[in-house]
Amino acid sequence: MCILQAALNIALRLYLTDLNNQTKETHQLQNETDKLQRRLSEPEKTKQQDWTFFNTSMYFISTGEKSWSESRQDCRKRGADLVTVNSREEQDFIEKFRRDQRAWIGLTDSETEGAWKWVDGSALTTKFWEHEEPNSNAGNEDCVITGYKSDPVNNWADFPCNDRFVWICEKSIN
Ligand SMILES: [Ca+2]
Ligand SMILES: [Ca+2]
Ligand SMILES: [Ca+2]
Repeated sequence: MCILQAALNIALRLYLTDLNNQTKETHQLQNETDKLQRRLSEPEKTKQQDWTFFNTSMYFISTGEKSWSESRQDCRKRGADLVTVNSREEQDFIEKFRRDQRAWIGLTDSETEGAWKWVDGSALTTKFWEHEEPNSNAGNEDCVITGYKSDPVNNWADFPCNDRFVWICEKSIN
């Protein structure tokens, strides 16, 4: 009887120790998970802070200047693309957003001269060209900036794609 009780006691103690260790492990795992989650969400948060919401899109403006293709690459790395300006409302928003800088937009005629296309493949319908543009003035101007000259609305111009400007990315939030 005594032996049986002793054996039961030992078994029970072993079981409880095991349970205790398991609980400790669970706590440790939970702590690790919390730490990882915090580390993951921090860069996420700062990334979000770089974007400005307007209607159904979010917008990013660069601090440095790059060629049109490099600018586009940067936008794509951010899960976006160069901005497509589809309405007067969006042009007015971009006008404030660019803060007096000339900025690349996602419009090009590099495939076929004179056939302007947005980076999403759509054709150009709503246009905000500066009144003497596009003029292919340098002989080979296939990329477009907004903010050329002083008109607050009609201020797009074609420029050589290798010129360097700041750029604006757009990402749909739908
Ligand atoms: Ca757009
Ligand atoms: Ca051109
Ligand atoms: Ca031009």
